[in-house]
Amino acid sequence: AARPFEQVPGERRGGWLNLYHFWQEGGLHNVHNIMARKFQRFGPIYREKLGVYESINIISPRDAATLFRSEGMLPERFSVPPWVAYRDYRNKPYGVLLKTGEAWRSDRLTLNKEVLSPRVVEGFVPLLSEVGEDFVRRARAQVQKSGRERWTADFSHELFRFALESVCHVLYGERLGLLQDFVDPEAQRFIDAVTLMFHTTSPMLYLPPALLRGLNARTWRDHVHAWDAIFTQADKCIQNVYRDLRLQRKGSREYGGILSSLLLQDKLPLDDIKASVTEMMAGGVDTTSVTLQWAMFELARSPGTQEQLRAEVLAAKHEAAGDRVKMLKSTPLLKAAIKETLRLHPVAVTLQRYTVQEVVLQDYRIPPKTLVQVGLYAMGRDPEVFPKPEQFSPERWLLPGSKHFKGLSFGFGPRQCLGRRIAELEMQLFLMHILENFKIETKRAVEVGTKFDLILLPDKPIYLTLRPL
Ligand code: HEM
Ligand code: 2DC
Repeated sequence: AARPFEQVPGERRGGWLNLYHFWQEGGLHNVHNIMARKFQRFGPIYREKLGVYESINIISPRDAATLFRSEGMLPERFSVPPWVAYRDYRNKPYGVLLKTGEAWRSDRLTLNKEVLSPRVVEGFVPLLSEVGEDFVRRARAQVQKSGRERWTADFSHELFRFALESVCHVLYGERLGLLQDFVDPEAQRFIDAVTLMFHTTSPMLYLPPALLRGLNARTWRDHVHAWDAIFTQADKCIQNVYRDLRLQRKGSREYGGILSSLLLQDKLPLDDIKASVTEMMAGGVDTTSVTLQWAMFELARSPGTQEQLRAEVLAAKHEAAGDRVKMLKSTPLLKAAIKETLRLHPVAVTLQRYTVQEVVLQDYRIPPKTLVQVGLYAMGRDPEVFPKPEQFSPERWLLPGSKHFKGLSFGFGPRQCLGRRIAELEMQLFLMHILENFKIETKRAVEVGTKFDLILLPDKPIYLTLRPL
């Protein structure tokens, strides 16, 4: 028989003492490294208590498979306390990100049809490709301006704008014009608000929502302001689309974006649509832009791989006569390169689920209602799971039988990332356009580490050079 829960290895200290040590050791921005070290110390399963939250942590794909296969119809992840606290404080409805139970499921099923289903997803391709083309145009103009036949910069701000422009195009069917020299200050404020919202979440991550709301600390106030700015700006965009639809300004035959489809369908109450669309708008900025920054960095450091990808893209372009939907069907290495980027640089440090029944992980019996975390960052760098983990090698994803519960960057199952298909297409099309037009270069010597700011980010600016082919 399997071993009892109480025997799972880990520190036996109290939760508050643990949280104190965690703070002291600079754990705030270092969650990913601390986890990786704990797996080394305790083995492939350990328990941990931070503040009031106790969790079991696992690293192996087999255990992840066991966890996700038993998650049931209404999977729940760790509900980020300050996000819940903000909505309760301002009396805002939850979107799919924070909803649970049947309420989550019915919203999610309606949203899936408009955001994830293969039927609509193909329609996103021209919208996202157009934004990619505009990025190339802007980059060419910057090359001209430099007078040096190249553009060298920290691209993070450019990519934030690219990412916001991209999600908004599919959500609202409209362009914001963020890839021009003049950037709407309101859009820039939205971008800054999302970054601030993530940044102020991490120090409050392990405190219970009730405690947070009573707190008048600086971090909580900044957090509230950040969410206020996010909701205000999203509301403006949503109102515009709503008004245009009522005035029938849009031709009823052309695709008007995700929001207008949801409004026309009339299956969800307006407040629920607004809540989830706001979450998608906010969720669509830092996630894809940071991943693209890492992807370009890795490709710059592996010129051979970059050449292989370029050859694949150019061949696909030739064969498909420029049809982007067709091209996406014959660029497996490009897709693998994005998977590989997310292996080394996942957005989410862990995936989490509350167990609904007893499961056996590493021969320990884990009771129902336990928070179990899959250490995604640690798994991506574990040599047992990925041989030579430090090597960026997209081909590893093309080996048969190599993927079993390893490509988990967007989560798994019915609760996986709602924006997954948007994110994947946006990133694939962006890299396609860049590879068709530029060589990506960087100073080879520069090492860039990772910092936890709720999502994982580069710990210093990444300077890249785009050189026209
Ligand atoms: C949830 C990753 C981009 C919206 C998640 C989760 C992960 C994730 C790991 C949790 C999944 C789970 O628990 O199984 C990523 C990555 C992205 C990305 C790696 C890009 C590189 C986006 C974009 C959007 C978005 C572009 C919006 C269009 C959401 C939402 C949820 C979610 C709304 C919550 C879904 C639910 O609870 O039903 N994402 N994401 N994400 N993501 Fe993303
Ligand atoms: C953060 O311990 C660390 O995709 C915590 O687009 C566990 C945890 C729970 C939920 C995760 C979060 C971590 C990282 C950021 C994620 C989030 C679920 C969705 C969110 C992964 C790993 C993200 C970035 C969404 C955000 C949408 C939001 C801006 C409205």
